[in-house]
Amino acid sequence: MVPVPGPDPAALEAALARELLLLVHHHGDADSVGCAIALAAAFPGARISATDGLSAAGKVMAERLEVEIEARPPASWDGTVVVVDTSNPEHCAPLPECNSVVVIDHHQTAGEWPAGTLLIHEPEAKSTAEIVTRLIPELGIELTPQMALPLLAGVYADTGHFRHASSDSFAVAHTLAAAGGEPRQAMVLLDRVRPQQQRTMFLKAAQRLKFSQEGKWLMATTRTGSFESGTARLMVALGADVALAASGNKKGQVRISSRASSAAIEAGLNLAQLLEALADEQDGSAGGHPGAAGFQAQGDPDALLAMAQQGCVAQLKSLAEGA
Ligand SMILES: [Mn+2]
Repeated sequence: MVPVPGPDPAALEAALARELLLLVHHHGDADSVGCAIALAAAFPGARISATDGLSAAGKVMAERLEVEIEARPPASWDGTVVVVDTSNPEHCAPLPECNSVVVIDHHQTAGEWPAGTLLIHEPEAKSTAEIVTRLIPELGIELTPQMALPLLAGVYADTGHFRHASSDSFAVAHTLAAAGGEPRQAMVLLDRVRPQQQRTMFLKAAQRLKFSQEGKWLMATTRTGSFESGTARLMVALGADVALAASGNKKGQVRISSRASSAAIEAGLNLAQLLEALADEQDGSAGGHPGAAGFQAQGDPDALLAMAQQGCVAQLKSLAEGA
């Protein structure tokens, strides 16, 4: 594993010897919350505070590990404020008034932190958990299972379950597993069960799903009450190359969400372009990316869905011809 870069070790140790307030970024995610929980275990007595809520993953992790995270930081702090997984002070504002600040982060560019901030910034790291995993033993503190588990969950989350991992992510994961962070438990820590109402919507949308084969491509459409983008994403997970999910409400507002398989994107399918053209034609609005785009307009959901579908079929045919 690579050594942790950054501030003078003596200055860092002195800062961390003071009373610690650990801050996670706005809408704190699994990496941020996992690092804060691990550091609170490494430095008993440290407090953890959110700055503007927690993400669903962050909330679930804190609940399952029975760790208390305060909703708001105090206005000022006498010890040291340790900010984790935050590139810019705006992302954890309001930063308490404090003359000792440590920032541990892996985002691309570090923002303007108060003068004297001890910055541990490693943009090559795929998660802040990787930096914290190397930092704790460097400070002479033994990694315990209580620290290793939330850190491993942070590595899982920020590497997209190792899809974007570097070789160092694996080295760190090995260290964490050896320290008692059980891989399966880390996965469980990240598992979220969607609310039943949402799952019911998805299942109803699946009942209404229609599909066709267009050359070598599979195209699926459905109507739903809401959660259009999740529905479209799940249709691609089921096997569709192109998925369209439409909803309409009593006011005549129609929303269509679309997703495409990586093979279709690779072949040149562009859903954003397609839905933007439909929006021009139908006086609506659209936007997104080649593989994931959305559309809104006034009208009849079935009619608009049929038009979007025709557009997709035409594009898929032209891809086939081009190939
Ligand atoms: Mn992160």
